[in-house]
Order: sequence, then structure tokens, then C-alpha cells
Amino acid sequence: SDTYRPGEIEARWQETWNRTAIFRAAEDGKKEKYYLFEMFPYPSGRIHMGHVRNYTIGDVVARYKMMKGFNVLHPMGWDAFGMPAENAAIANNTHPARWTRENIAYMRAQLKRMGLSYDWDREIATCDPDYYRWEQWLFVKMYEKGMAYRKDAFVNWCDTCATVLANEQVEAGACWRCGHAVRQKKLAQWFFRITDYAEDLLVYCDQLPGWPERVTTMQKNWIGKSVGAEIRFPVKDSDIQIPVFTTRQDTVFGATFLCLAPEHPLVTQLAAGTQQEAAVNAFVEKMTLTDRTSKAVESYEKEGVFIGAFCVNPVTGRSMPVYTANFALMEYGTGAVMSVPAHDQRDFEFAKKYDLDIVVVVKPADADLAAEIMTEAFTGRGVMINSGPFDGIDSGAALDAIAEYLEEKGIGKKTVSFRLRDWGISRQRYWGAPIPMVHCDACGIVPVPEADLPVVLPEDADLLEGGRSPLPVLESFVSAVCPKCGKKARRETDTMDTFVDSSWYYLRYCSPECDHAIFDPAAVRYWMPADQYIGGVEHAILHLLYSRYFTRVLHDLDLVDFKEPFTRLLTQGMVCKETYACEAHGFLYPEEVGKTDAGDLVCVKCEGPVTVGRVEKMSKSKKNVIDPNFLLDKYGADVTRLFCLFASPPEKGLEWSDQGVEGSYRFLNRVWRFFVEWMDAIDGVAPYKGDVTALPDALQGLYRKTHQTIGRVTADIEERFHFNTAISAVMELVNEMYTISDRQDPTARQVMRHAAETVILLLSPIVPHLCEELWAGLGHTESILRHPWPAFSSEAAAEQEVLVVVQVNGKLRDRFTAPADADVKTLEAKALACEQAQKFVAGKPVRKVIVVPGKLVNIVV
Ligand code: ANZ
Ligand code: ZN
Repeated sequence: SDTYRPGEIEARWQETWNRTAIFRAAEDGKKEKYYLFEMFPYPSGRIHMGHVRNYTIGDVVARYKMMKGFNVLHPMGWDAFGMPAENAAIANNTHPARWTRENIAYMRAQLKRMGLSYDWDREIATCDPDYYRWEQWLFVKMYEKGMAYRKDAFVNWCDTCATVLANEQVEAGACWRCGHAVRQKKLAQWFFRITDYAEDLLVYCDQLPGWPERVTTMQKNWIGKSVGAEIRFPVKDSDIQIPVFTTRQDTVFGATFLCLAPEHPLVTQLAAGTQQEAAVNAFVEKMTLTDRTSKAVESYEKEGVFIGAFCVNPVTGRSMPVYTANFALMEYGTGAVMSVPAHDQRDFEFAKKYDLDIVVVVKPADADLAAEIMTEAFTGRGVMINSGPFDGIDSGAALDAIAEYLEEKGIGKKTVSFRLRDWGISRQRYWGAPIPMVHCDACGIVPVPEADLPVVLPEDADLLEGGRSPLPVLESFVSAVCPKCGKKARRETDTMDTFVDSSWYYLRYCSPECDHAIFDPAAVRYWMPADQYIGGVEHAILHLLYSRYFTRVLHDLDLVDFKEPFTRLLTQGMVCKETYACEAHGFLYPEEVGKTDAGDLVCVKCEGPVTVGRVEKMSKSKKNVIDPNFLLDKYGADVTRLFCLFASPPEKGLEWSDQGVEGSYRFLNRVWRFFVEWMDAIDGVAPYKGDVTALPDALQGLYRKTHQTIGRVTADIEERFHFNTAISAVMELVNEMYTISDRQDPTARQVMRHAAETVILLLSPIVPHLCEELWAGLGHTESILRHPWPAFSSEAAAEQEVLVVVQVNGKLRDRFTAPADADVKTLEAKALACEQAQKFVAGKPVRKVIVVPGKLVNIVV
């Protein structure tokens, strides 16, 4: 038709792709594979602009690789377990399972409307028993190898959500989901021994060249390796020794007191029966109500209580009071700190507050330092003092020397400490994968045998008051038979953290139907490691670290032969928009903002003036959201996709703009109109293939530009995924095409056919529906995806060369060739460098250089 009608075109092509199963992937040893996928969504209800952007980026790469001849695997699934389903179930009086499945159906339809190139036959949802069955199977394998274990642990507990939270789920002392303050509670919990892999996960951070450095740096910091020493401090009048971890063993001669974490078992043990007992117990109790994550702890005012016991500094013999202090973390090192107030700021503040001794053991090289006049700790490097045999040496050198001294004396040893903790995966929630264990009075903990998997989550149960899990009171679920002794036993009622579900889904995509194993090894060998993973930077630490960990577990279980799951990672930026607000209503949705005749923004509800706020990440709370449905309804998928890609490079933020969307729409119309005008003239014409110099001037320019565009677009996509500059290049080409008006000339038709085909081939990964339609319009019977990516010719792309003459004082002396569009500066430099010109200038000062671009340079001396 004469007008571009995305609604009609898009539905038709989606139907065709579906019917011809063009995105179905199969292993094919003869073809090079390319596996890319995007972070699968949580089925929250409907897709948002962040999804649209993420999946569009992935789709362009997938389609590009298909045209480049790769065997592409591009799957999609659902991160379907988790708390929001429970909250929604309570709020809307529905069931988490129903809510989740309805959302999946709705969101799947939305994704299909975007024309994404997924192999939907491989779709997985983590709440399907066929999926979590293998997660349970893996859990049992890990249990058997000691990689999964149960222990009593202090856990972050949210009263509102009635569940344990991982450290990562605690934000500024509050639950990441509901914002309620988190407290400490002791519970038997399941853990994965991720700390066994701390070193390996760290080392490989430097062997991921395809990952953004920002992400590997965050992972390294999260793993947090510290090199230091463990030193043992004997408790006075007892056999007990307290080991501490320090990175500053050079300061051991200055340790004047010791601090234990409030959760340290020795705290109540040593305080028992002393005068301090009551005060200690009160302090410990108080600490259970505060956020004990390291981030929160740093911000507290330092405080603590003397526990009524002393220990001995093993190198000085000094008697040191033992405290319990809020800044000491049970989860780090040994849970005990040797305090050196002269050289550690926390210890300094603590010593000042409780009037404890300060002994300087390192002084600046060029000055003296006395404890009495210090106003803060001296944390720098310097010269050792008050340190017996080490006096006078450099404190940096003393690190090693003292470590060896401690080892010789049998007081301590060199060691490393990691910030990374074992991964607590127990959740006292209903909507998650059941942990496949049975508790038997006689046999203890017994894994569910493989033949009895999956342990199906009963979907006919309802949540209890406050969203508590019904599993512990659901007799039909809890009652089990011990697999070992056959007596009555109880089933484990904790479910797994949803981060477990997302740690291995990319492996399941390789053979989603496999019903006899976690995956088909041949399929995984073919597809994995994934070539490209794309997702939000908010998952830079946890999800990606857990996935790397799981891959190592599978590696050590001999199930895969690689350790890193994702060769390349792209973290896309956020989708942002300015906020609107009015005085009466606070934040306003875009559709609640109108315009007066004078052009001022007003609230449509109260007609009050609207203030425009900062550009921020789109979020419901700020109401600065655009519903993708609005875009899809009004403009269609291609415009939506084009806008997302054109506005900025993927790793940067994408700022919403109405004009940007309009501009994208106008450009596609312009492309469409071009074909309407030229279709008859280029119908049935073969694209030009000959020598560029054989063409007349105007056509030479277009042919050259076409090849230059191929070169630019290919490099932009291949090397750095900069679709925005790729799109601009095509826009320029289209502009140039509009300058040719002779539709009768047979050569013009050939060159134009080539340009026209190139435009739609280059645009097809970005706006696939439009391009399929135009491609078919040109008489092609196969999908454009089956056509190879346009061939680039560097000869055809090279700028035309012209002959430039060089004069000295108006007399012809030399000549050289240069690109036709070379600028004045380049020509001037080239002319001055000519041998003949130099000879006639003969060292005289140059007074003036006159340049006629493309023709002549005159040097006046
Ligand atoms: C004595 C000392 C003297 C320390 C000094 C520092 C400076 P990073 O680098 O982060 O690994 N520490 C050890 N275990 C702790 C725990 N469980 N809770 C709180 N703090 C703990 O930090 C290592 C330092 O943190 C250790 O070195 C220890 O204090 C403290 F001038 O030991 B240091
Ligand atoms: Zn038993």
C-alpha cells in the first residue's frame, strides 16, 4: 500500500515466522553456533520499557548473527518463583500459581507482539516441576559432595515477610521487598559452600575479556580477598585461645585490647559469672535487633561492653581487656579483632570512648608520634617503634617479617580472608522449589532418592496469615517416609532462594525437553558456553556470581567441561524519563499532564501547574513510566524497537523522548515512501555489481556511499553493539538515495536496486517487520533472514581520488593524488611535503598558501 501501516504488516509477519518456525534452533555440527540470551523476566504482570530495551538489543544481535550464517540459539523463559507472586496473591485474593501463569501468558503475548526472534519451543518457567525437578536433583548431588549443608546460623529475618533474607536482600538495614527493618534470628538453614570457590571465582575475573570491567571489578570487591595473618591470643586464667584475623600484623605490638563480635560464642561464655554478665547480655540482645550487615555496621557509632575477661598479647605479654563491640562482625575472619587504637580509626574512637591504652608502634618516617597528642589513628606506612626486634625497620617490610616471627613462635600464621560468605539458600516461603530432603528421627537428614523427584510443590494450598508458608502445616506435604529406614519422617519445608532457579536456566535451554537428565550433555557441549548474555547491571554481582559458581559446581560434578558460562556480557543502561508533579497530586503519570494553549504543562485533574523534575530511572513510584503497550498500539513494534536503539548506545542510559519516538516513526515512513516511489523502477532489476569507477559521477557517489554504509553498520554492530550510530549511517544513505531522481536510466536503476536492498538488509535486524515486507515487495520469496548480510567491498567504499596540482608562486611545480573530499588542511600539508615544491620553496618563509579543494594548492613565498 502507499502508506506505512505497521499494525497490519507486523501481525502478518509474526504469523509467518511462527508458521515457518524460522527461529527454531537445532544442534548442527556443520554450522558454527551462536548462543545468546537475555536475562529472563520475572512474570510481574506486564513488560516494562526496561524489558523492551533489553530484548530488542538481544534480538538485533540474534538476527544479525543469523544473517551472518551462524546457527543461532535465542531462547526465552520465566523466572517464575518468588515473593511478589505471594504478595499479589494476598492482595488480589488469588493463588501465586494462578497469578504467575496468567502473567506469563499475558507477557508472552506482549513479547510476541514485539517480533522477537525466540525459539518459543524452548520456553521454560522455573515454577514447572519439569524444571525444578533437576534443581532438586542437583541439590542432592551437592549435598552428597558436601557442597550443600545445613547449619544453625544467624540470619537476617524480616518479620513482615516472615522469612530469612540473604545479605544481598538487605538494603540499608531493611528488607529489599517490603522495607521493614531486619533483625537477627538463629535458625537451621541450608547453605551452598560457594566460599570453596572464592579464589577461583576471583582469579577468573581477570580472564573474562568479554565482560565489562565495571562488572568484574564489582565481583572482585564482593569476593573481597584480604591477605594477612591469624594470631592467637590466650585468655588469662584459662586454656582458651582467641584467634583473630588481621591484615596489619605489623601492628601486633600495639594491640591493647580485643573485640569480639556480639554473636561470638565466647562472649556469653566468658562473661558468665562475672560482674559484667548482665550488661553483656543486654548488649548482645540489643545487637540482634540491629542490621549486622557490614555496610550498616560501618555507619554506626562505635560502641561495646567489657566482657569481664582479659587475654594476653602474645608478643608483649601485656594484659588486654576483652570487649564485645558492634563493629566486629561474626561473619568475617574469625569474628574477633585485635584492636590497635594507634593505627586503626575504629579502634582509636573506641579507645577514646572507653579510655583504653593507645600504644604507637609505627611512626611517620620524618616525624615523631606520641599517643597523648594524637587526634586520629595513623594508618599510613612508616618506621616501626615499640616493637622489640623490629624497631627501626619499615612497617611494610615488617608485615612479612612479623608474620614469619609469629609462625616461628607458633603464635600465628599467614592466611587470607574472603568477604564472600557461604550462600544461604533456605527460604521459609511457599512459592519456591522445595528442598528435597527428609528429616527422620532415626536417620537424621536423608535426601529424597532420584526416582522420587520431583518433590512437587502442592499448588492446592493457600498462604497462611501474613503470607506465611502453608507447607509446615500441610500434613499431606510434610508427612513422608524415610527413604533409608522406611519409618515415618518429616519433609523439609524450606524452599530454595529464587537465585538458585536463575543460576542454571541457560543450561536447561540447551535441551529443555530432556526428561532423563538435567540436560543433554551433547546439546550443552554444542551450545555452551553462551556467546553473549545481555541484561541489567543491577545483577552484576549476585546473579552472575551465582551462575559462575553453579557452572563450577557442575564442572566438578563432571557434568560440563568449562568453568565460565558466559563468554561475553553486555549490561545495558536504564530507561529513564523526566518526572512530572503538581502540588495537589504529587507525581503524575504522563497521561495526567496536559498542555495549555500557551504551551504550559498543567495537571488534567486539578489544572494546577506542573513541575518537571529530574530525568530518573522509570519507576511506578515516580510515575515516570511509559507502558510499552501504548507504543505498540500507537506505532507498532518496529518504531518501538528503532526508538530504543537509536536514542543511545546500549550500555548508556536511554532517555525517553516523545520527539525521539516521532522521529523514528518519520524515518520509517521515509523509507517506506522511498520504496513506493521507486518500486516500479527497480522491480525485477539486478543490483549493480560492477566497478565503481565505471559509473557516472552521481551514481558513483551513491554506490560508494552504499558500501561505506555497509562497512560502518557492520563494524558498529559487530564490534561494539552501537546500533545508534549504525542507524544514523543508514539514515544518511537514505538521504543520498533521495537525491537521485532519474528513474528511467537503466544504470541508475541497478545502482538504486543495490542501495535499496542494502538499506533493508542492514535495517532488518532492527525493524524486521518492515524489512520483510519491503523485501517481499522486491520479489524475494524467502525470509530476509535467509539472505546473507550484505557484502562489503573496500574498493567500492574507497573515496574517489583526484589529481591536485602544486604551484609555487603561481608556477606549476608538482602534483599528487588525494581523496576527492580531502579538506584544506590535508591538502596544504601534502603540498608542502612534495619534493618539487620543497625544492622551489628552498627554505624561504612561506607567506601564504591558497587551496582550491579537489584541484590546486598554490604556495606563495
Ligand atoms: C589489627 C589492625 C590494625 C587492623 C590496624 C587494621 C588496622 P580488611 O582489609 O577489610 O580485610 N577485622 C578482622 N576481622 C574482623 C571482623 N570480624 N569484624 C570487624 N573487623 C575485623 O580488614 C581487615 C581488618 O579488619 C583486620 O586488620 C582487623 O583489624 C579487622 F592498624 O587487625 B586489623
Ligand atoms: Zn530413617
